[in-house]
Amino acid sequence: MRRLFWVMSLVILCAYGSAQASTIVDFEDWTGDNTERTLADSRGFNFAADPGHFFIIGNFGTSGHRLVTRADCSVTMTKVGGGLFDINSLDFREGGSAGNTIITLTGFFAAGGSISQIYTLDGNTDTSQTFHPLGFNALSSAVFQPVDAQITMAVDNIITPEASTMILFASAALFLRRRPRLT
Ligand SMILES: [Ca+2]
Ligand SMILES: [Ca+2]
Repeated sequence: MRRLFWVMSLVILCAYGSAQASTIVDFEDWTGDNTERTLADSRGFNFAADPGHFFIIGNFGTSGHRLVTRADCSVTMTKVGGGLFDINSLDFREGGSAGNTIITLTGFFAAGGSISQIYTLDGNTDTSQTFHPLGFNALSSAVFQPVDAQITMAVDNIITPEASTMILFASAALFLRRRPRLT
């Protein structure tokens, strides 16, 4: 019974840690203006356009900021100061241009190689869609790019779990393994 208590406590702790240890890159911490640019940062991540330009738009002082590209734009996301990251979830939205918005997300692994997935949006420029990429783990960078270079896109709410989550899980596993039997 006590073992069950400990296991349940650790499960709750891990769930809490997992919820707490994810960064949501939502651009709501953006303090710059809404002019066209090639570099921006939010929540500890850098965004660089190459080629092209993007905007961080929104109602300043309220919520709703997001990164919106111009045509002919590819955006690379990296961690400020370097380091690896995962992408568990993100919101894509049409950037406002005509045509079907199809976006390629490519993750580059530190050890070499990459992973790509393609997302087709619903055509409604007023709504975002949430996608959950699979296998986008331990990335050194990620690139967002419309398949048709003339199409624009918007990205927001990129959920990236932090390393501390994994440390917490590892600590919990170690604790269970080393804990002396109580009965
Ligand atoms: Ca936002
Ligand atoms: Ca939409």
